[in-house]
Amino acid sequence: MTIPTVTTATLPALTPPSFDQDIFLAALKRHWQAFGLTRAEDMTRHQWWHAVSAAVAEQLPALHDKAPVSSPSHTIERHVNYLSMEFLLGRLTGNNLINLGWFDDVARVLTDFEINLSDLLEEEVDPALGNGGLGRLAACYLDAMACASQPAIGHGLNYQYGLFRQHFVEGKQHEAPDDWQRNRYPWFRHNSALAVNVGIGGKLTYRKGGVVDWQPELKIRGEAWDLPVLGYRNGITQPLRLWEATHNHPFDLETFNDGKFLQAEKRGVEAAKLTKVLYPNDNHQAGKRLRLMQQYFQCACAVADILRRHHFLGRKITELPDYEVIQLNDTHPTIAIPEMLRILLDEHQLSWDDAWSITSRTFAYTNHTLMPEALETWDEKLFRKLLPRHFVIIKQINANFKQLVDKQWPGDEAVWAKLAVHYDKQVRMANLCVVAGFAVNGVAALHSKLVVDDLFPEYHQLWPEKFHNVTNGITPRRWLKQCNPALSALIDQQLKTQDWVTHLDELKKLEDSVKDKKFCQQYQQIKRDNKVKLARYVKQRMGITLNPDAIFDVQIKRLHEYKRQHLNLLHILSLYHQIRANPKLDIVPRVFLFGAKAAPGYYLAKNIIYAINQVAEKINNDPIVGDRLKVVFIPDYNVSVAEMMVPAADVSEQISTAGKEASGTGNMKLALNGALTIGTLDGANVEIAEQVGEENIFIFGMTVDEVKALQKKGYKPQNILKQDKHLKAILDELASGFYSNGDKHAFDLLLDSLKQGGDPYLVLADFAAYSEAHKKIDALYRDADEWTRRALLNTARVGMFSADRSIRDYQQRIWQAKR
Ligand code: 26W
Repeated sequence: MTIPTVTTATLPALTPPSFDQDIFLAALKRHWQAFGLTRAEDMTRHQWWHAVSAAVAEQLPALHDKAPVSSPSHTIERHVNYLSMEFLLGRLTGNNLINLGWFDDVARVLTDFEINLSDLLEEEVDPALGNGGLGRLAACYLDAMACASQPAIGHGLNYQYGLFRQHFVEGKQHEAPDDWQRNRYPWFRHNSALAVNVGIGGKLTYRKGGVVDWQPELKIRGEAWDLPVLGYRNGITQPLRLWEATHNHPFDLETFNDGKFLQAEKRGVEAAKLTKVLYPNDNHQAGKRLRLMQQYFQCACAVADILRRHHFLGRKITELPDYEVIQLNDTHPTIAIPEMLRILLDEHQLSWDDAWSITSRTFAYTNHTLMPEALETWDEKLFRKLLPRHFVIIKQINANFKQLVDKQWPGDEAVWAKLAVHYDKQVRMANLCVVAGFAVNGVAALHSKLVVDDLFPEYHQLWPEKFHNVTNGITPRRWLKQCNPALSALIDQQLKTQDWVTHLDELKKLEDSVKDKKFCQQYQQIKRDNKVKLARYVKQRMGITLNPDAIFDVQIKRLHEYKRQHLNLLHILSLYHQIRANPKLDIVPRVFLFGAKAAPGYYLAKNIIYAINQVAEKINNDPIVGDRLKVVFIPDYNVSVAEMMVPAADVSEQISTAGKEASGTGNMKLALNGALTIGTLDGANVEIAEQVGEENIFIFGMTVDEVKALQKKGYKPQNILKQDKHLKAILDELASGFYSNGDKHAFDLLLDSLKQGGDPYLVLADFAAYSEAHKKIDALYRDADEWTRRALLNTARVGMFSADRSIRDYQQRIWQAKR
């Protein structure tokens, strides 16, 4: 790891725009008039949301290309280009009003029309342009960069359909397209001057002097749609630039005149395919042609835009790494590397060495997963067909790199087989990132260690200084101030300042307040109010009545075997079993809440959802159970649903198999809002435990080393079932048709994976420890004051998980480190 060098750049003196009621009202009027109405009062609620958002959006400063700032000492703050296939933004209107500091003003103006601002905000459809953690992290980081005045732009894709909408039909997940109406989204600004052309396919011709000509077969137009990213009350607006695929000549009049009406529009339709949908896979790569086209399209647009701006600011191409850094959010935008080389070689006619020097000082890569099935590789044939020039460039990178490897490990084919960028007819994106980038980082301390020890040990041997850790963080603006206004107000009052919003460490000062009885009562009451609010939502949406005095036990995240929602399910089954065996069983009432989408082709994950829903149906309607157990799977989990569930949680389920969850960020959101974690020593849980103290978290289960040892020894789930009769009875009952109207095969996928399948994520092995930890939760919750004290200590001690701290780490260790 390198020693960080901090460059201190002077910041432009910007002031937050102040709210001007007359201008706002005039803008509002123009917008309702545009709906063809004569009175504001005639607007629907949705129109109100639209008009208010548009009226605010038009008052933001232009999203111009600001130059990075140089300090008198000539240290340059690099401009960050954050490349990500996903930005899971959540609703923007409320967030933007908060960051501007206009929320109360706008709310006040609207009361004159008898309109409640908070109600209006519910009208916004979430821009769900991401799958899960990686996409949400990108959104938190844009917020934190704007907040820290770190000059930055996000580059992504403007998907017409975001992550699918989920609903349940008889307990099973069904998917519907998420047409979020991007064409009518009031926060977008179309920046037509920035359009670029992107070529795909075609062939190469080699001219004299080594010059290569690429004649692409397809030409696609990339159009830039900017969303504003607002700093917290600092006057800064930076763009999130989302590229849409279109065609320069979408309509062929000659073909039309020939009577081939449909074919006349073919080119436009073909091009638009590229940004139609977000691939719904999370931690699983499908190797699909259209996905590769999406990746290249995004990278080509981003690289062209970065270079356009660089030239526009009057800088030399050789200075690129001094001014720009390109941060790759996992390997999905890796093709930006050969794309940069292609432009430097073919369009700037630089030598290989110069092009390589520029490129390899510009790119940095963040790894977000160790799951082997998520590590991207592309079939050589497909890659070459779509990107012939890039393929040649990758072969050159590979050949050069082989010389280095041969020198270090002479004649060792096994090492080369691991390290090669192109091998066995596959192009390997993670390897390309490590070889061509100047920095590689994991997203939590444990994960970064595993990146070095397990994934890339030889690379680490070659370039130890490339490897870093930057523990993930979340933005306190959305994940406390916005989602939990009552707690935020209480904290403001107690600390007599709002500094915590941008300096989350300030919450440490709340530690003294654990002795303040009145404060603790208020803290407790806010949690209860948040639970009542969530219960109301569940009642209205699902018809299930929840007791707000029960423990609200929450597991919200993508559905994946490694995250072990089925471990949670087994524990629920165990409680239910115990209640039926002993109807007087004394347990603290529990509500188990889930929120999760399964990738549409991930049948086992879907089977787990089905099992949870069927079990819920049975338990929720069994009079023996009464109020003691409720199981709720909230459909269509998204950022807005999370904003309601997080403040209402008492218990946060972070129960992945140790070594599998890179970091997790829901764990941070829930702890910040006063939930106690039940978790394994995995991802950022390790650091959360360090921060909050082991008495304030329920850690259970195998450690990474224990998992490795058990797997080496040979793990047999059957042995556990032989010893644990209770667990066996639970599984047998699941297979008996008891929960599935007599269908004995309803949960075959799930049960087979746990038994014959070898239980790859050690669910059965961790079951006993997990159940024990839950008993401790039950015991502690009976002492309400003690529970509140510990919850409060969680809030007070998780300041380091602010995205603001993460961004500072990126600046010091990677972006602005001495080069
Ligand atoms: C190519 C298919 C695919 C799609 C998405 C592979 C991998 C992904 C992501 C890397 C999965 C993901 O979201 N990872 C999560 O990233 C979060 C932010 O760093 C972490 O907190 C989570 O632990 C990690 O699972």
